[in-house]
Amino acid sequence: MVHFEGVSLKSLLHPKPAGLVLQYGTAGFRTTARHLDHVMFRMGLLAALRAKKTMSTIGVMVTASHNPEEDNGVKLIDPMGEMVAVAWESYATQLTNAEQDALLTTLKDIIKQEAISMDKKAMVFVGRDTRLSSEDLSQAVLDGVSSLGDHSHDFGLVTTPQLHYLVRCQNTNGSYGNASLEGYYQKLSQAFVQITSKVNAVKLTTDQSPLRIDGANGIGALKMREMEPFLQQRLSFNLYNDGTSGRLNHLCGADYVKVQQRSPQGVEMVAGERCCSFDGDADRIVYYYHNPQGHFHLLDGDKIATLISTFIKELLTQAGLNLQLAVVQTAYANGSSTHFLQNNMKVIVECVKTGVKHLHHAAQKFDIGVYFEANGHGTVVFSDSAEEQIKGLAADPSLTEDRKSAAQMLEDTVNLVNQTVGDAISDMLLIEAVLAVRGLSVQQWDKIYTDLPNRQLKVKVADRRAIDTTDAERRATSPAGLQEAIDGIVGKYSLSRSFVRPSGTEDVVRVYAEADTQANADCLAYEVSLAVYHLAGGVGEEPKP
Ligand code: G16
Repeated sequence: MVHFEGVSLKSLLHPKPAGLVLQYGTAGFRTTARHLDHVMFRMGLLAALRAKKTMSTIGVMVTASHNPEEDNGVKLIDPMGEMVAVAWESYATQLTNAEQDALLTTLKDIIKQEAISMDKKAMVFVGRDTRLSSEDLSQAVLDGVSSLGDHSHDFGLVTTPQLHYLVRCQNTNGSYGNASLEGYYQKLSQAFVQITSKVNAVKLTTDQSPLRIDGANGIGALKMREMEPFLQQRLSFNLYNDGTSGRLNHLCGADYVKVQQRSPQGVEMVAGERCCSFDGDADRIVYYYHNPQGHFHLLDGDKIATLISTFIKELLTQAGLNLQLAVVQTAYANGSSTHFLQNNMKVIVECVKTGVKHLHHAAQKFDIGVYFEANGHGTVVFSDSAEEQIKGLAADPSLTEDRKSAAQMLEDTVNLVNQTVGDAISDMLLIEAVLAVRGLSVQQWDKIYTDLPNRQLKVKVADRRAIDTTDAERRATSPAGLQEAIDGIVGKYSLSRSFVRPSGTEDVVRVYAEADTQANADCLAYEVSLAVYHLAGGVGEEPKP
C-alpha cells in the first residue's frame, strides 16, 4: 500500500518556495542552505524510489563539501557506493523543481516511467556533515523516506566516503566490509598496519616526521580522532583545524590550498615536513610542504595519482601479474603529469569531464583504474577479475618470496582503498603507506615530475549556462567567439593551455590556465577571465590582473 496521502501531508512541512528552480550540479544539488529544505524532503522520496527500483539500500549524504558554511547540498549514493546513475539526475531535478501542487503527479510519473513496484519496503542510509544546517536538513530527508512508509538508518555525522562505504557493505552482505563505522576503521587500519608492517617500526617513526593534517574544520578531523586507536600507533599525526574554533573551509581545507596554492591558516608548517588538507566532507585530499626558503610546494591529485599508480605498477611487475592499469584525469590535470604518465610510466591515460561520477565509470573499464581530479578527489577501482587474480596469487604457496610479498601488498592495497569514491582518509593512509614502504620523503615524491605553473580563477556571470563545452570540457562551444578568443590568447604564451567551464557546485565560471612561468600562467588566466567576462555576460567588477 502506497502512502501518497502521507507524502502530501508531510510535504506541507517542507514547502517549496514558489518559482525557485535549482539545477542538479556536479555532485548533486548545492546552494544556500535556506533554499534546501524541500529539496532534502524530495531527495528522501527519490532515494526511497531508487531503493525500491534497485531493490537495494541507497544513501543520501547531506553536505556541501568544499563550499562555505552557509551553503549545503545533497549527494545520492547508488547500491555499489557510487554516485547515483546519471539517468536519475533528471528525476531529481524534476522532483526538486515541481511546484507544491505538482509534487504527487511528478512522483507518480517517475514511478510509472521506471515501473517501480511499490510493494516492498525500501531502506535508505542517511549521513551528514558538521554544518549547522545539516541536522535539520537530514531530518527533512528522513521525513521524505518515512512519508512513503519506508525505512531509514540515520548514521548522523559521517564523512561522505564513509556513507558510500556503508551503502556498499550493506548491499554486498558484508563481503566488502562490515556496514558500521567500526567496520570501516577496522578494514582500513588492518590493511594499513599490514602494509606498513613490512617496514621496521623504528624506521617508520624516525624516518618521517608526524603528518600534519588540516581537517578544514569539518567532519574529517572528528573521524580521524575516532580512527586513531585502530591505527595501533603506526601513523603519527597531528590534527589542525579540527573544528574546535575556526570556520568550516575558511582559509583552510583542500580546495583553499589547491586553488590559492598556499598553506592553510592554522597549521604550523615546519620546513620540509609534510602536511595534508582534507575538504569539508573529507572526500578530497592534497599534500604540501614548505622548502627551507619558505617556498610552498603542492602535491595535488595528479601527484597522488602518479605516486599510487607507480606503486601499483611496480607491484604488478614484481608479482608477475599482467593486468591493465590506467589513470583517469580531467582537463585540470597538469600537462606535466599527463606527459609523465604517458611517456615515462607508459600507462593508459584518459581524460573525462569534471565530476567523480565520470572518472569512476571511465576507470571501471580497466583491470585497475586509478582516477584523480587535480583537486585531490579520487581513488582506485579494481575489477572483480583483478581482485580475484591478486587474491589467488597472494594465497599461492608455490610462489617465490618476492612475488608473494608483492601479491600480498597488492591485496592489502585493495583493502586499504575505498573503491566507492574519493576518500581523504583512505587516500592519506595509502599515500603514507607508499611513502613508508618506498622510503620516500615528500620532497622525493614531489620531484617525480615538475608541475607546469598554473592558475585557477573564477568569473561571475549572469547565467553560467551561457557556457557550453566539448572535448572533456577542453573547448567552449558557446557563447560564440569565446573559444576563438581563448585560442588567440593561448597562442601568445609558451607551453600554454587554458579552458573555461561552468562550475556545478558554485555560481561561477571556472578558468584554468597553465604556461611556462607562473607570471605567464597568471597573465593567461587573467586574459581568459576577461574574455569570459566580456563574451559570456560577466557581472560585478571586471577581473583585475
Ligand atoms: C565536487 C565533485 C568533484 C568536482 C568538484 C568541483 O566535489 O564531486 O568531482 O571536482 O565538486 O566541481 P565544479 O568545478 O563543477 O564546481 P566536492 O568535493 O565539492 O563534492
